[in-house]
Amino acid sequence: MTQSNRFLPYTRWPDALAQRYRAKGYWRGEPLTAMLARQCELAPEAEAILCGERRFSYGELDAGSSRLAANLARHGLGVGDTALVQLPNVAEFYLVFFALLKAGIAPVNALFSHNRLELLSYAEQITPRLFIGSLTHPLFATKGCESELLISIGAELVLLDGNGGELGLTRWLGEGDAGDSPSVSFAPTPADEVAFFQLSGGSTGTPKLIPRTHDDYLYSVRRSNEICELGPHTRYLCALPAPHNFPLSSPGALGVFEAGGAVVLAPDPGPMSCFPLIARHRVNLTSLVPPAVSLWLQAAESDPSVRTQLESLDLLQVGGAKLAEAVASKIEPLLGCQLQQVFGMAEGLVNYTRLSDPDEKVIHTQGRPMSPDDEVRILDEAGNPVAPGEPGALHTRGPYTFRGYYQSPAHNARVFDSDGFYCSGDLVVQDADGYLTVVGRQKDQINRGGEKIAAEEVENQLLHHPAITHAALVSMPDSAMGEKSCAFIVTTEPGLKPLALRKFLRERGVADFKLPDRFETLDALPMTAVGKIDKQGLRARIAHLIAGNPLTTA
Ligand code: OOB
Repeated sequence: MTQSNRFLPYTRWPDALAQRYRAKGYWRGEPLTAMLARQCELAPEAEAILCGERRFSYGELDAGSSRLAANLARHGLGVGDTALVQLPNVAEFYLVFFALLKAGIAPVNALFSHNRLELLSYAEQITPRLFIGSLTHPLFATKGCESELLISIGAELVLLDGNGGELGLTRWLGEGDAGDSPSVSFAPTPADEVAFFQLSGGSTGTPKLIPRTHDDYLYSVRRSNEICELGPHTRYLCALPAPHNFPLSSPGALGVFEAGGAVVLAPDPGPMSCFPLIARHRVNLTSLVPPAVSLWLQAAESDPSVRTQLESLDLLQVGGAKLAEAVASKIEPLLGCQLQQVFGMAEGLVNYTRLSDPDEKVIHTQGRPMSPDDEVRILDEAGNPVAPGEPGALHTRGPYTFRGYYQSPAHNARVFDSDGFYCSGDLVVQDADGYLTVVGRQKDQINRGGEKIAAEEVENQLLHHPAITHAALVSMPDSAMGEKSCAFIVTTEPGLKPLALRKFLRERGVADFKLPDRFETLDALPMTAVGKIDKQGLRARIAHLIAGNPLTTA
């Protein structure tokens, strides 16, 4: 076996671009774990993570992740191996992430809201040697019921957080080693190889994986830090799901570790969880999706004294889904902090409004690309550039935008053009200063308040129901979430109840956020002239129904 066979395959950038990104200093040949080593030299005692009543200094984060890396290496895991991880917002998420990176094991960090179907799909794609999960997840909460799932995942090593026994993660992170060999060596993958996989929001039947290299990801973190002005003073509240690209790297927790600041973990983005943590830990930066912003505004409006709890908060980043202008303009007056809009994607490209931008940009646009080498094309249906100010499909490539989903040649052929631009599926307008406004979507996806649902995935599951012959999932407008999902179905059994259908999907392992919010039964699905399901027609139909009948949601 040659040396390079040990590394996971991925679609590389063409040499000319890779050379350019190196020459410009974007790619520095440094692993993501270098940030820990650096902080340990500078200030090992400084606080890195605050999780409940627990505090981890940079020294502890570095030492704990090294111990786990060593224990995994002793077990024979290393470069070329993969891991499937599913943890909630706890310090162990970062300890495990850095440990895997240090040992050259590439993880898929599943969201905690993911269920059996997602875990199995990821496992099938990466054949992990290691699974790390949490006993607080419903899938693993009752002893015994998890074994079938674990067998299907097929990892030879399983570590569960919250389990003190044999499968306990804590023991593997702790002082004692899991083997008897006294010393063992481990190292991250080279910086231009796969470090880990990000999760695609998806628009197809199977959730796709995005290989991210140390070079490209670390650049996106460093550049985000410059734009968002992070430093050792930064105290960041991570309230969105920790593995998501936004709270992980835009600049997110990795930005904070790179800058030497502190990450405060919240279990969820609700005001009840977040406000006391902001006050207690003097948080000055956080990131939210739009529905959470609305909850924060409601809380501040109903009780102006909560403003004092938010006193330390300087900057609120909002992204993941379109922020309504009416909501955007209330943030500064009601929450007393500055707004930054963030329009990004796990595939790469991230746009920010800048801290010095006028209101006109911050309220009305989703920002502009962070890198001078982000290349953006806005194209009409024929693939020609649109006139400035006209809406078009966003295509992009650049120093931190991936070049292909993991082992998906057929899909890659559809979503990359011949110049290697990724067709994001977003419809945008670009203004004369390069700022983008998201005006719609081409991809068959529902954006439920920042949580992405691939229509095809849910439709496939609905079609497993013995009485459903046709299914189409479309978005419907919702004042709280921006969008919710509506399933149009054709059935052989009149009177199927939404409750029973949701139960059916849940039992099949569909994640709760993907369960249709509403079901509509039709005699037949409408078709377009070319014989595809007329989803535009269905969206118009449900929007019309809701407008006339605002109180029924199921
Ligand atoms: C972020 O990443 P993903 O991968 O969960 O979702 C990406 C998609 C985009 O293609 C777009 O459709 C939508 O989410 N989106 C927005 C948006 N931010 C993301 N649509 C409208 N306005 C926005 N501000 O969602 C993500 C990744 C990194 C940073 C921020 C968000």
